[in-house]
Amino acid sequence: MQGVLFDLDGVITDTAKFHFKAWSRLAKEKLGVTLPASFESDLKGISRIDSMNRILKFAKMENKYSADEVDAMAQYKNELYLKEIGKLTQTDIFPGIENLLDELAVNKVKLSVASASKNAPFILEKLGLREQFDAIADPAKVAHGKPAPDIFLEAAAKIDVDPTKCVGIEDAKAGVEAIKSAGAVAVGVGDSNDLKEADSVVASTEELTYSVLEQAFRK
Ligand code: B16
Ligand code: MG
Repeated sequence: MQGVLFDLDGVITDTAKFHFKAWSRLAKEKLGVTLPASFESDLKGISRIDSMNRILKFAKMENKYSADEVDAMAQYKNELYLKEIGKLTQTDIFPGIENLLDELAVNKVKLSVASASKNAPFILEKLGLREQFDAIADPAKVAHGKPAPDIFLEAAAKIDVDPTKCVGIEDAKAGVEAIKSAGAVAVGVGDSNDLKEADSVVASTEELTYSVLEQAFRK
């Protein structure tokens, strides 16, 4: 294992609750609908514009607005979201992650972020983790979102490691699929029934250690 490709939301910290809060407010204010709680997990790993389109579909308004109007709504959601994530601090890092990053650095493993979020650099800055990573893939530069492999291929390319020499860590089904299509080894965090395609699954980030990743890689 020469590189580790990290999903951000749901692996390094929990931003899904902030995404959901911002989408819910947008849906209520602009579309007059209440989003069901299931949207919090359903939108994990889904790009901003694809999330917006899913919400419009739910509201049965997919043909009501122009592309510019849809973009403006997605931008408004992002403004609401930025206010929430502006409050993140080091205490919001998931348990075990700082220790894992230290262990990987000691073992000279390169670290890259493969998040669908355009806010990933800002979030890592707020968490005090920006310097721990060798690279952050830019989702604006990739053609297809998860479950397509693009963001993981870009994350591996940015650390100059072949994807087959990398382990990817994900909490979302679409993300695990993306890691596997990229040719990397997938470690899932969460419910093993939801993440069946992963090579190995741990219940929580606390269980993520260098040796767990190395074992998954050698399997
Ligand atoms: P942004 P991940 C994803 O992050 C989130 O899970 C998803 O809910 C969000 O819509 C997407 O990032 C885009 O985020 O609006 O900040 O660009 O799980 O791939 O780290
Ligand atoms: Mg995620």
